[in-house]
Amino acid sequence: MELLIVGKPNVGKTLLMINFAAYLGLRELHLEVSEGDGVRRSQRLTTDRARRDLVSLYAPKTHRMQTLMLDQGLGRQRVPWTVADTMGIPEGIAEEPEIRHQVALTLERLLRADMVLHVLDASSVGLRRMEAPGPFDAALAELGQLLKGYLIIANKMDKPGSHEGLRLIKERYRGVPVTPVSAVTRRGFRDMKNWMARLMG
Ligand SMILES: Nc1nc2c(ncn2[C@@H]2O[C@H](COP(=O)(O)OP(=O)(O)O)[C@@H](O)[C@H]2O)c(=O)[nH]1
Ligand SMILES: [Mg+2]
Repeated sequence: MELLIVGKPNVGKTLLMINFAAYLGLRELHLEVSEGDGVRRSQRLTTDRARRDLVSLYAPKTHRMQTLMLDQGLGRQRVPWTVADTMGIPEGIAEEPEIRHQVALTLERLLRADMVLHVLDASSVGLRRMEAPGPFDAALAELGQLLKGYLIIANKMDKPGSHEGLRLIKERYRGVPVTPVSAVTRRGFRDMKNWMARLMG
């Protein structure tokens, strides 16, 4: 089973992956990092180290896909599964061919994933910021309707303005399931886990 985490840069995808892994009880993360040209590097690091090295305070840090390998599934079947943290996709078509290539790879993988979390920054709705939900998110939500397991995560619910943001997100993406989460306080993690366990059967 594969879970894919998608969304714009800086919405909190990487922190969500790391803190959710910690919530599941993992102390060490086993990550497979795609280096381009199909080369994959295997990396083991503690959750503390991962937070320090992979979560970006300023500019988005994730340019490559990093996949977390998990031995035990959440459903009754307990099959191994993976969580892929993807490159943030910015609004508009990128000039750099490498970024366009990464975007294409992400969308292609999205169509094959068993579960997709589309992360939005609920605290930046309506603001002129890179991470504010925009046309790209609307397009992604439309695509998401074609998938079996698709959930919008309204992240950063610990921040000011996020409650109004959540209301606007629910209004804007009517008919799409939305779960409010804070990757920092772990609010909503239980709902996320239950959603995954249901899909894993
Ligand atoms: N307050 C708050 N900050 C968050 C939350 N999730 C992520 N962040 C911060 O948002 C920034 C971008 O996070 P990151 O995981 O690198 O985003 P990514 O580019 O989507 O992978 C970092 O400074 C995080 O600490 C959250 O739920 N609440
Ligand atoms: Mg990231």
